[in-house]
Amino acid sequence: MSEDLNTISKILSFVLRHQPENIGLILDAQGWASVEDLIAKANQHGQHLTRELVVQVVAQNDKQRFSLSADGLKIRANQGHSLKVDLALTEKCPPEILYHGTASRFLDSILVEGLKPQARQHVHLSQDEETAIKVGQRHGKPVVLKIAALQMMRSGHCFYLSENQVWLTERVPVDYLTVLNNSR
Ligand code: HQG
Repeated sequence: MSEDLNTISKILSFVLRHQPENIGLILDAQGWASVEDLIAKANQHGQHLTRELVVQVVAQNDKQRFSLSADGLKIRANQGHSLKVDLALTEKCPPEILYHGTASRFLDSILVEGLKPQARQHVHLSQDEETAIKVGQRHGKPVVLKIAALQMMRSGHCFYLSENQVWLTERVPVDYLTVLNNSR
């Protein structure tokens, strides 16, 4: 993705997941915003957004962060919200093991409290270790946690798979966590 598209992706993530009011945008209960409105409001706030650019960001985004509605009139983020939106996620049976990347400085707290969604709606998990390392690196020295996901589901925890293949769950109790590469 080009620099420009990357910048637009960051702006879209911010307004569609966290603070639509920052540009006066309104999301519906399922997190959708009108594309036309998004473009108008962003441009009133100094951006140079066009429908073509929005379509390109949706199509080329490295993590497929956004979806357009079937009629192309609405856009929303596929996951990662701090806003309370109903994504109508359907429950899905997870693989036996999922991974979570975090930073070493969070480990003491995680080993007491388990994984919590913090500012987001869900705890984010990945199917592979490499993704978890990248996610952890965003916060500092990466540490990967192995999650006994299937066992968790069998004990009554719900799992969801977002449109862009991120596994989501409400929390992960300590009993289901193992530290993979604790190199503190
Ligand atoms: C940590 C990116 C202390 C948790 C990524 C994480 C992901 C605790 C941080 C998506 C804790 C929250 C989400 C506890 C959890 N004590 N720390 N009890 N429980 N934490 O950014 O998972 O590029 O909200 O380990 O690729 O890092 O935005 O979550 O380190 O999919 O599309 O609290 O964001 O995607 O950080 O990342 P975040 P995350 P995008």
